[in-house]
Amino acid sequence: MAQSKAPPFTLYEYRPSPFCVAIRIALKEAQIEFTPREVDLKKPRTAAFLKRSPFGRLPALVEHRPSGELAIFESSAILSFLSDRFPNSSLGFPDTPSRAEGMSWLTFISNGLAENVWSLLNERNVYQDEEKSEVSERRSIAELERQLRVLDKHLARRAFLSGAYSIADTLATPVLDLLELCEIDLASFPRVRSWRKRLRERESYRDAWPSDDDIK
Ligand SMILES: N[C@@H](CCC(=O)N[C@@H](CS)C(=O)NCC(=O)O)C(=O)O
Repeated sequence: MAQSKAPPFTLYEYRPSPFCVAIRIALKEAQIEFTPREVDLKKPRTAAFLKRSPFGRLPALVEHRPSGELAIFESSAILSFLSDRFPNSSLGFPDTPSRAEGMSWLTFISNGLAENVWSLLNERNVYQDEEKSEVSERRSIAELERQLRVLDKHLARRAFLSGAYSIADTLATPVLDLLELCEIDLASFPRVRSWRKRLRERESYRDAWPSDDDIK
């Protein structure tokens, strides 16, 4: 009987993490088979895992190559790798200028929007009273409004961040979902709201987040 081959990729993940959601969306966009490996955040990371993700964070993607393992950590680096590796999928860029534009937006989503939304979410939903800081929450909201204003203007002439769908939109998808958890109303940013709708309508978004039953 023919032996079924293991998929060439392993995704180390913590399923409820928005950064892991983004990588699962990307893998679905490019129809890439992978083996999921859930990492228990409550347990110390193993030496083997730290070799793949030196800071012990999720996601980490491993490609099993004939020459050995290639491990990539940080969601934006994983997305950039997948875009290069699967140039003919919706993740690939057609030319250098599109790549440059897409990478600019990906970097902004990763270092700007995601960082800011993450700190607001911590202030509102995660921190205990004694850890909360009104100043930091106000700063995050002011910065978020500035970011959303710029995005709304930018999206006036584009369906996606760099024209066609790209890895910048992939990372933005779960980050925009976090805005809902932070109770940020997008009524004043109608183009951002329609962009989020377009992202949610993609086939790759279906089942992107784990259900409550999946979370142990
Ligand atoms: N900048 C990183 C953030 C990854 C991240 O913060 N992952 C969280 C899960 S949401 C994690 O691994 N936390 C455990 C830890 O920091 O030890 C990325 O984009 O991949």
